[in-house]
Amino acid sequence: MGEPTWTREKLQLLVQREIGDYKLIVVSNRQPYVHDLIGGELSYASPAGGVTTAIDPLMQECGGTWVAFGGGRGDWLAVDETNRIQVPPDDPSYTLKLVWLSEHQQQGYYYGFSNEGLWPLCHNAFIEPTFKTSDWEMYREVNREFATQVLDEIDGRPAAVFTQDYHLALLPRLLREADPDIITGQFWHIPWPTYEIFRICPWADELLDGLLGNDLLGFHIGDHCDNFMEAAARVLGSQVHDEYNLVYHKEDPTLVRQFPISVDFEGISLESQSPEVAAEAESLIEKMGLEDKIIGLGIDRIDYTKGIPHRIRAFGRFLEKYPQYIGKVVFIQAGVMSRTDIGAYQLLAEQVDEELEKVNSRFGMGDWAPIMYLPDDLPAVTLAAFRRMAHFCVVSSLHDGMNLVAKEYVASRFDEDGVLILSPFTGAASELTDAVIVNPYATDDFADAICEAVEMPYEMRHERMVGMRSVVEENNIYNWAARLFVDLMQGTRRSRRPIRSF
Ligand code: GDG
Repeated sequence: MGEPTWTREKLQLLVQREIGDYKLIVVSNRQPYVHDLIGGELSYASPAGGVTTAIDPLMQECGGTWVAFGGGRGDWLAVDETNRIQVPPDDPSYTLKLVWLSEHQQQGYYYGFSNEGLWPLCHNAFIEPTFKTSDWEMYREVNREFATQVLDEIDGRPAAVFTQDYHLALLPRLLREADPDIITGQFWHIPWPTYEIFRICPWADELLDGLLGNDLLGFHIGDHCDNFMEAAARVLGSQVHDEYNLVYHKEDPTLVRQFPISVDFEGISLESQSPEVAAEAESLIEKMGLEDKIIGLGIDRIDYTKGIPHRIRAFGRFLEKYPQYIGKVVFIQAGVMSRTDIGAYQLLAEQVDEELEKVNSRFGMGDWAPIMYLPDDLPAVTLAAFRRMAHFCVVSSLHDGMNLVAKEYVASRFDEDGVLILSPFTGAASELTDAVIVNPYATDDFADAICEAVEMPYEMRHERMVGMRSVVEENNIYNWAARLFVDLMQGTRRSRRPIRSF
């Protein structure tokens, strides 16, 4: 408390001060700018989301290189003969280097080991992980390919490499083996499971060994750090110094810290007040017949970790328990389908349809349905308008590293109104304690929480929203990036040497 709010400009000043002679390299599966080819015309888009928002300004300031998989239809046309392109396309200041992967590699590394193995392993959603040796081999191969590309980019110069997420767990070790002077940091955006769960992975030891090639490893919350350190101690026999959050493996320390990710509070708050968003909200209210309705909202990538069937069931129970709200309260569920090639996601789509049908056929009237389901990739202005219109927003994840939707809803409520219903199984629940916290599995409690949100008096909504807004405003995305960057550049340089002696 009391610290000045972090801004993009302050982050950039910090980067200038800290980076020195080091070349900064960011590595992720997804790229910050994706090129498309429509009717022979090349265009680009920047995927919405926290990571690009936070790291793009950092890269723009220090002019490093971002290495990522080239998954856009127009990427091959946009890059030069060395597979590089200067970005942002409108005002180039750093290099984006693309890595090409075959269909076969994407299948094994991305859909297979990352999303059918690691994703369910790390989330308590009761989906059994699939561990295929062929997927694992592809995961290793692709991690090696990324390492080759990163080392080529470094070319022996002093460098700090900041890796994103669970697709590239083996990369830091490969880098350290190739050049021990490279500073390595990684942020794991999803939860880290308990030892009892983690050890079912047939390659648990290799994953840990890969990640312990990092100087710094970040998770959203302390529980995930603790789970990781326990796994390192029990699977690998690593020495763990709890008081310093250090894990020693192969004589080298890894600093394991929590960095709760956030959103661009000010940007979202301002966007929400813009005339474009106001006009979009007005037009949606008219088109969707929402003039006199109390609106509930869910925005999610359609994923089995987000508790979408649970939320629909609870909304149905709410209408059953509190019939005075039939025809008065509507629920809008928006968000894009994802990973549709994977069986568990196809099953989820069927479950969602079944639950929707039950509620809408029971409580709908003529053309009118109490739940409006929009499983599309909606434009940012539409999502912003929904956030502005919604009397309450529901985030009912069964397990979630952080959940940015919760923070985006809070940031967008410049009017200091609105209620957030939040699952305790999200990282966000540790910070947003003024939300209505409810267990998504407890359908009756969940229905009551919806009723509480609908009936909450203005003074209480206002007080709680003000509380949540000050939390997100203070710990915004620039604060997250600054803390990570300082720990990467300073903390690791300190921990590498002196503490080794104890
Ligand atoms: C992982 C972790 C962690 C959603 N639907 C649409 C759309 N969105 C946007 C949201 C938000 C983002 O996507 C989703 O962020 P989440 O945090 O909810 O979830 P994951 O994708 O699972 O992300 C998570 C996060 O990494 C960051 O560390 O919080 O725990 O699982 O920004 O607004 N955006 C567009 N169309 C949609 O239909 N354009």
